[in-house]
Amino acid sequence: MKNLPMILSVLVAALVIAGAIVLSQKSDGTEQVVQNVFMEGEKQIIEIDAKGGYSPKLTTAKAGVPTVLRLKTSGTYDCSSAVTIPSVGFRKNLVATGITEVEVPIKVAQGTLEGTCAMGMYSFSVRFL
Ligand SMILES: [Cu+2]
Repeated sequence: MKNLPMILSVLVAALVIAGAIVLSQKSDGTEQVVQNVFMEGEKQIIEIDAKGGYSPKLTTAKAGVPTVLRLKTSGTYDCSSAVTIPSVGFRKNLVATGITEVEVPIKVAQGTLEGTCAMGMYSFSVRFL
């Protein structure tokens, strides 16, 4: 039984490592909840990343609040930089890197707002509740 302390310490180390893995997975999980809606003064800001598609694809926001869609690009050279949002009459090629703001009037900030790339293969939607 000379090896018992060593075996115990190996076991303890294994438990600590397993615990760390479980904890790190948990924190990764919470990071996936994207906080992309917030107030800036009187306006509701919704941030959408455009690069190889749109992220997040589905956003839930408050209805009846003057809203600004903040489309963010970062080295975006794919077709998600060509955005169409029919309900606000928006159709534009975003700068490759930067921010493009789209005003969403109160009247439009209800129901579901849809945006797509010019060819319609990528899309995002905002549900106003
Ligand atoms: Cu496209």
